[in-house]
Amino acid sequence: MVDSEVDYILKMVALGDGAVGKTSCIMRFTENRFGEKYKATIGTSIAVKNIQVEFRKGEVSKTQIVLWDLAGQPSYKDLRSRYMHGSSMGFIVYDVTRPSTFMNTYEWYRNFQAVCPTAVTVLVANKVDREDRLVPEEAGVMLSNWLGLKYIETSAKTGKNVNEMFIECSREAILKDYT
Ligand code: G3D
Ligand code: MG
Repeated sequence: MVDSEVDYILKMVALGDGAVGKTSCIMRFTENRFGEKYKATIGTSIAVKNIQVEFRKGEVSKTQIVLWDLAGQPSYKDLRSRYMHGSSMGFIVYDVTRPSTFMNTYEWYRNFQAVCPTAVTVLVANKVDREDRLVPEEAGVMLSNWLGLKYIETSAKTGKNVNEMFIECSREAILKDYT
């Protein structure tokens, strides 16, 4: 699909602490794969996926999602505003087996909000396939309600809700632009 055949191009940034599953969610969505090691280069990598989004009943848009991902253990200061700038969407990921990654989501949210106040933002509770879960669903629901974010539970490993997360955010971003 070349650009001229696309109705929308939406930039989306991956946010959240290291090893929560940002890259894994992107890989699941763009390539439907999980677990392959790929080189943890320093800096930003970009993945692209073209999808059809039914943003209203019977109304479909050809949409290109451009996914920005930070490699390594990103810190808030790293490239922050340049990385986030111009995003229509952001997904903030935490690992349900590591409460500290949940606690840090608020900081990621604040930083993103400062750069992209109108972007569609989703709080993503990842690794829900694991038996050793420590952050309960209620905590994620509560925080997302407070902050006015969407909330979704995912597993990049099984694929649970991963496509849904990206598609639903795109749908909302298109609707926002449309109205
Ligand atoms: P990041 O991009 O946020 O830094 P990664 O995180 O996508 O690199 O994932 C970090 C580790 O968590 C990887 O394991 C990856 O396989 C694992 N992981 C990611 N998502 C899930 C998930 O949904 N379920 C489970 N069980 N594991 C997940 P390694 O062993 O490569 O460090
Ligand atoms: Mg990564």
